[in-house]
Amino acid sequence: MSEMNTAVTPPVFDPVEHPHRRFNPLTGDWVLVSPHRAKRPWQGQVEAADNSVQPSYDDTCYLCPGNVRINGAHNPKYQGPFVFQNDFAALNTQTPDAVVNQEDLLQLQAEQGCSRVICYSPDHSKTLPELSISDIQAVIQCWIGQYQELSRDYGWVQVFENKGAINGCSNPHPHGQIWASKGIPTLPAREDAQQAAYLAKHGKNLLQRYAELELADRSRLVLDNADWLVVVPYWASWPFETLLLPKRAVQHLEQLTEAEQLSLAEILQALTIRYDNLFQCSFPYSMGWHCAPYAPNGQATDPATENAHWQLHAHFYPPLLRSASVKKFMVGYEMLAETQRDMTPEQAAARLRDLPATHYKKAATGVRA
Ligand code: H2U
Ligand code: ZN
Repeated sequence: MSEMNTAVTPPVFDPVEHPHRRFNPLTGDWVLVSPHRAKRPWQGQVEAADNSVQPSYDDTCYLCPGNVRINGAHNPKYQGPFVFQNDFAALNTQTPDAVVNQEDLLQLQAEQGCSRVICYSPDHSKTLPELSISDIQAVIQCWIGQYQELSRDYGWVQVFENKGAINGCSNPHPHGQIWASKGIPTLPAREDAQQAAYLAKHGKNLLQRYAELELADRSRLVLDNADWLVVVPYWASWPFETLLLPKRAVQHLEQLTEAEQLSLAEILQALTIRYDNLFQCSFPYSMGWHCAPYAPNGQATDPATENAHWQLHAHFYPPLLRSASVKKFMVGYEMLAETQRDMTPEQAAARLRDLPATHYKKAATGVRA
């Protein structure tokens, strides 16, 4: 047979079939997408699904109202969100200044800051998706108060939540953390530089323009309402990673109107309900806010000019991959080359979008959300 007879048409690139890399403009990193790998069999580690039923009050919980914490401090009988200084704080206000730099190889900077814990609710049994809208609004107002207070002394305030034992969370009581530091940590510093460079090059705010593209395309859109949208970002690393963005230019949570705080509570509840419904478990994740940096030492900044490049956003990074018990491991190629994902962000968004809006526990008892 001659070679001419065996000629085949070259395949046309299909992002659902063919490996490709996608660019994360917030970090400057690339992600390898290998969609065909989602079909591979799994014989590795299986985690226990978090379907534990928690009581409303647990007398052994360090975070429940009225209980004694690990270091002997008493929690008040709090009724709404409650913030306390972390008893094992990673950052300390009293740290003396120090800088070491030996030939640009051995570098050290002393860091001053503080670490706090925020209990979302006195109810031990209710994580974010099970809290009422007004309870979530109270959490948002608490976050805003913390930013107002801590931005007087610190350049960066990181509000975050680790949810689920699989994700390193030590206690099922609904809670998050707030760490504030004088300096800007590595990841927000990178986002700051990337957003500033984008504005300088394109004359547009990076995430505002990105939100416009996603609202027009809609294939990665999970949810939206009057003020907010949630997407599985084009460059998502984690299988069901999402990005929560405002629809108008906002740099800080403190700038949100009351109506925007309400619509934020609604979209946070709607997103976390879908997450719980995905594998019918209390869905683990790490989430956190990226608000614009503050000028260190309380100097006033004008967000409209100094932070025009920055858009407020929240990241949700859930570790689960294909079920309540199989998580994505960021190992091997991810540690040594670059992050790799199996299903495409569009496939993940479609799965989240198509889930019921009612929490599975309420659906099982016939109660509407
Ligand atoms: P996780 O969200 O990662 O589980 O962290 C809970 C924090 O609560 C953790 O940083 C603090 C731990 O130091 N904590 C206290 O400050 N006091 C306690 O009595 C228990 C836990
Ligand atoms: Zn508790």
